[in-house]
Amino acid sequence: MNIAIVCYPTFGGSGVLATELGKALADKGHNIHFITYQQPVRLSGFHANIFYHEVRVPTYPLFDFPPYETALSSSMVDVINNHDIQLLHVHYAIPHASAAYMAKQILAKQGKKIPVITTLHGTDITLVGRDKTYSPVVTFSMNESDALTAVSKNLRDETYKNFTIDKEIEVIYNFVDVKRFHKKPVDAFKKLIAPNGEKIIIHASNFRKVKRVDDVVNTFLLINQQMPSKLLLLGDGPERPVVENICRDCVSADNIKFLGKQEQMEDILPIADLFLLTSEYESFGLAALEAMAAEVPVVSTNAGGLPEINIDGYCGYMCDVGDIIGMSNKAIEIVKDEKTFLQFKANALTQAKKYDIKNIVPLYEALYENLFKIAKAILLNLCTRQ
Ligand code: GMT
Repeated sequence: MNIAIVCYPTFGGSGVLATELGKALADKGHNIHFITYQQPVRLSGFHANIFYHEVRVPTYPLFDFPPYETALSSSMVDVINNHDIQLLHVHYAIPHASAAYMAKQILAKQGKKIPVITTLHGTDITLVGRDKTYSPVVTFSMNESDALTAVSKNLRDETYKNFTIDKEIEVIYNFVDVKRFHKKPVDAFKKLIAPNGEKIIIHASNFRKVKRVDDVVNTFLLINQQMPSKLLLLGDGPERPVVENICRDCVSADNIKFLGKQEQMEDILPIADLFLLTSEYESFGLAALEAMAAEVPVVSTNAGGLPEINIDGYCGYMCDVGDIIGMSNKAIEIVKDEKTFLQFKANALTQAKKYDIKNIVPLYEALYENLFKIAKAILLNLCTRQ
């Protein structure tokens, strides 16, 4: 099939998932056209059947706010018309679902029926979309999508709770390419970070308030009082200066390193002994799943969809949001004894395999095929009636 994918090109989970989905579909022979304002971060290298279309938003002195959504709809129409696109899949509702609705209407006037799938990722529903500034448009465009998917049961339920949705939301969990993440740790790198065999704890996020990265640091400080350990903070975002200040002022400053945005997560995660995710909310927690695929146990909060991914007492532990004492105790419980640690590691990998790319991508393909068949039948019906 010829499929257009719209997403945020940044390090956020929705962009990562959309890009990995596009790459996996391309490997299976589909032609994938990404429409974004920048090349997606995980889209490096050459793929014979992947195409990237940049949305340009011309500036004009009148525009205090350049109309990105209008430019995006126009790009969608252009790509769909010129590349024989059969289906449009948008990731993150705002503003992609409403831009897709506009494109769909324009194409309908030209006699084309393009099915639109909207995948909800989290903050588009729980944080941003619920705000009354956006909610009428988000509700309308979700209902106008031909299919709606959510990345966890929790996100599906939150969507039903907070919006008036008149269609089924299918849960298609996020996925990870276990083969890619399950690597042997690079010993030289591990030695560089932890020269005396200290435990390595990793956190990765976009450093937004919802991630409570200060809780990561404070949990680590409690762990560090009890066992030699190092904390690696991956990613970047608005809260980083605040977190850096906390770290500079603490006694263990030398044991905390900020590595910034990293594209090669699969090379870094395997050196970790533990992954910490202290978020106020996560619809899914893709970063935690990638850690599990690298055989790393996870200590997280029990917020949102995390209990669907991180199984308490099996591949990690969960505590209430803000319970840094609980999280530090659970972290120590996992790593302090070799037998327990190895068991949690093995379980993390087993758990990640349930969400392996090869189990999840066919679910999207089945959805595409179904929608495409329906669209074809509608067009055929229209033609025979004329
Ligand atoms: O976590 C973020 O702020 C980024 C955001 C995004 O849309 O890029 O992540 C959301 O989507 C990810 C992929 O589906 C999920 O794994 C994250 O849990 C979700 N984040 C939140 O719900 C806060």
